[in-house]
Amino acid sequence: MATLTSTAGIGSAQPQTKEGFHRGTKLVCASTSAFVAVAVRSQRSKVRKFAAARRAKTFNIDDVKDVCSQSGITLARYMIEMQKQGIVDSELSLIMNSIREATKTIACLIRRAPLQQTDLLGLQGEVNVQGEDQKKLDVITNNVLKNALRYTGKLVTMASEEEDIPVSGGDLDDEFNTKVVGESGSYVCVFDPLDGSSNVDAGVPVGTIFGIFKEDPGAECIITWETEGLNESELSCLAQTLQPGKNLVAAGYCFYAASTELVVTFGHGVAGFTLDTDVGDFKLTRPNIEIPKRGKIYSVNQAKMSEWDEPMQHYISDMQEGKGQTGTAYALRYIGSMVGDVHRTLLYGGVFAYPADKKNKDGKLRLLYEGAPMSFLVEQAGGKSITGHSRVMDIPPVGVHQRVPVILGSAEDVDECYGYFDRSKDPALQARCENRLAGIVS
Ligand code: AHM
Ligand code: MG
Repeated sequence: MATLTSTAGIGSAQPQTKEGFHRGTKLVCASTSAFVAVAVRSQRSKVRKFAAARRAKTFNIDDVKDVCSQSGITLARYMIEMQKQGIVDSELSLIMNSIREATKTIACLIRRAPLQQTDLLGLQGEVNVQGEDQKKLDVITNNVLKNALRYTGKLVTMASEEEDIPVSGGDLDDEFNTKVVGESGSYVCVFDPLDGSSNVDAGVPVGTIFGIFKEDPGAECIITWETEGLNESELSCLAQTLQPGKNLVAAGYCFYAASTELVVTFGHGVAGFTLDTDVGDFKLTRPNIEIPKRGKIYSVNQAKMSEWDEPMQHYISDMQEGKGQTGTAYALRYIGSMVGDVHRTLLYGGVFAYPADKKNKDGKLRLLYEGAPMSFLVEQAGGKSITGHSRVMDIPPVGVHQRVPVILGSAEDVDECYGYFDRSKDPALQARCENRLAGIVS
């Protein structure tokens, strides 16, 4: 059986560079075919070696002394304990506080939306940079999160699904014209404020996804688009933002469903919190989420099956018919909100996928603020996340809104799926995976 193995750990990014390229803004823009060839060769040996990052010591609930039987462990208390254990610093704690408050506001807005339809439901009338119609709630929730984060003063930049380019200091002056981003910050936050928003008017669960990187002053990255018309400071923000998933120091999502669930990792396992609406605080309800090694569910938009790459078609059809390694026919569950589908996959096991198809060679999901943070969570819970041939966390983004195929879930299920790609000798498919790893987007 083909399995995925990796020596790559968190913070071990090796950005691609080329001598002689413009470094004034810490950027390495564009690429020549010679460079591409070298980059592809140097990545070739790594392509087959990927998988769950080593999991560091998990947060131990027994280390938390003096738990109040009435209040339990709130997210704020959890962050204090994480700080005491040296897992996070005070800046990251502050950023998490802001995310916590923003998600509580977003949960409230979503609950109220059917009662305030004119203000909160329907289209905003704008199209975002990816050509998608923005919902009113896309815009509102983006502002909620952006404003919550800006006043931490701990971010150098942030990037959102709803912003064309990373938000730089100039955009984030407060009412006294003080720059609130870029002054003393050393973190970078990427987020999708309302993932699955096409579902929101019908009351179908949606979510917020976020990832946090540490600023890398020596950051160099390949940028193949989005540079036109950007000034020096914006280019610098872009360079900071384009870090591979394996550089993430924290990631999480908030799932707005029957209950509001905040699931987070700081690279030491995965913890789940539930919003206690009576007191308005998140309480630790799942101290150490571990994804089952195997599941019995596949979660994918099967309507697109005839458009997928052949290995994916064969894999899903075998799962459906019980012709896979377990001999069991899997059930299909698909909400169409990634946060919900990944949340269920984390708890029940199985596989969630948004694969490439004939029209969309990189699938639909965005690498930076959807694919990478979710992959970090899944790997930290003991699962795996691949594009087909390669590990999602290894891909160096070349654009903020770059898309990536994602197949994630239980380790043995993802290994099994990887086997189909591994046995496929389709050179075009393999080249696509290798190009992504080398920072070349088709
Ligand atoms: P969005 O970020 O524009 O909301 O799109 C992402 C969502 C994911 O939550 C979900 O997995 C996917 O789109 C569903 O797409 P489809 O309707 O093509 O199945
Ligand atoms: Mg989204």
